[in-house]
Amino acid sequence: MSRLVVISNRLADPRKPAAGGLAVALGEALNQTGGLWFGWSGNVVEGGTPGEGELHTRQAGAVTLATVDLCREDHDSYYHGYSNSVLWPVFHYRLDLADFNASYIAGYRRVNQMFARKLLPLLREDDILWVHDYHLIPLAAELRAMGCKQRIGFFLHIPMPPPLIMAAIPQHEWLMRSLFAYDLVGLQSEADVSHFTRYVRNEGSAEEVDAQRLRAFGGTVQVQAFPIGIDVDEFTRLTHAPDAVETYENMRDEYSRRRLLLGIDRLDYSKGIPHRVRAFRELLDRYPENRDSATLIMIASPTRDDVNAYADLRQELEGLCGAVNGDYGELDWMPVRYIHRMVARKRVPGLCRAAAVGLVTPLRDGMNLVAKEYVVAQDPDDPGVLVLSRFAGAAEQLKEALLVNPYDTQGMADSIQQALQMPLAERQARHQKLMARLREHDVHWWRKSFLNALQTADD
Ligand code: GDG
Repeated sequence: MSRLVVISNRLADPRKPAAGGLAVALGEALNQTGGLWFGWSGNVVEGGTPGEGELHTRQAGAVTLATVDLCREDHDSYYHGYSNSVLWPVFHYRLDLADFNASYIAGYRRVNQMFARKLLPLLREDDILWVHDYHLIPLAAELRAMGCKQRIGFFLHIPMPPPLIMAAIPQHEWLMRSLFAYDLVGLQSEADVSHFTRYVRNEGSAEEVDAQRLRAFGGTVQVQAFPIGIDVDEFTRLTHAPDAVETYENMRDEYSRRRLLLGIDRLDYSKGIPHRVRAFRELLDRYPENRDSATLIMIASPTRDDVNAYADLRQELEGLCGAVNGDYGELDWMPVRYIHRMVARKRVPGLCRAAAVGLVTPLRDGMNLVAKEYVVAQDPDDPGVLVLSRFAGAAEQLKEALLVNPYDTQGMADSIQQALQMPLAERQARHQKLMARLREHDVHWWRKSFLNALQTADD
């Protein structure tokens, strides 16, 4: 069996359960092959030299973790700049929030080159490489230029935008051409694959070699959708563990007279959090029977606080929540509970189980794992209802959720009302179908199908 080498911007110690399902799933495959996980250490070195960073290696069981520091200038241009102020907003269709500062691209290239330079001497001839996400799009091209012949696969966790949105990035052709240095490109959904295919047909005069392979820009690449799943068994275990049970019981007692609606996200403008509050307000307005009852709990964990768009979002959200509470709240009922902090992972399933409605309403999302976690945490005998944005990658799979358009405030309020009123038999039937699909396409399926496709790509 080839040794697996995973490359991602950040690493997590796969032995720690707090690392979350993805790290654990990758860790499992890394463990089986005595693998290597490579990425940024998370350290920012003041006064360091651009394009240079110290390499650290340590063992985590059978897995070697190899990390590189970034100097301040590289961190600001590669991470904050090109990755999070150009690629993240554009790939989520938010051209209005993109900052096309011309200095960022040099840092992005420099760090990808440095990663390739540091990684190359650590590689063995029969390794198989799996690169993750938008921070590292050109990594394979850099590795190939240095003579790397191993199989390399890439998985994009965020959406692939339609060609005309992609074309707004000044370096769009270079980015897309770089993807042809991989043997396999994995995307979250069929919509993403169709955007990729249309782009390379229009801009790269791509030819179809077969159903999954495209030839363009002087190369050939296999492109497929691999919708990421969650570790259903692990999340089920977590749901029945003491911390989650305690959280569930506390919530049930505290809100015994109320109906809970829950949103859990990183505080990101792609997640449609203000739109959710507006729809909740509309619910209280249009369906007054929910007053003094429906309570929206929103956990919005801090992320990328030093990017301007995030500070604006925080302010907007605080204003919206304050207004709903001021206009509708009673002495003994606060309609919105907004928490701008991370809650412990072991408490998340208990919160999900206590909520009659799970609100997952991104404006655009590669997949959205919270939607899947909410479903798995439910009591099958009395499950809550998932209200899911049609713009989340997860909507391609989770058809039995109530699918909504987060821009349509009234429509979303109506769907929330439908969720609150849904008869038990219908809730059970929908939940059963959703669970079957989540089990079939869990994170282990995702990992195995990607790695199988990579092993056999181009044969
Ligand atoms: C990217 C793509 C794609 C959130 N708040 C807390 C918390 N979380 C956990 C959730 C879930 C994870 O973080 C978030 O996953 P998502 O999938 O929703 O979103 P992104 O972070 O944007 O991830 C996305 C994903 O990659 C995987 O490919 O699905 O589309 O954008 O697990 O539970 N966990 C804890 N406290 C919180 O406050 N402990």
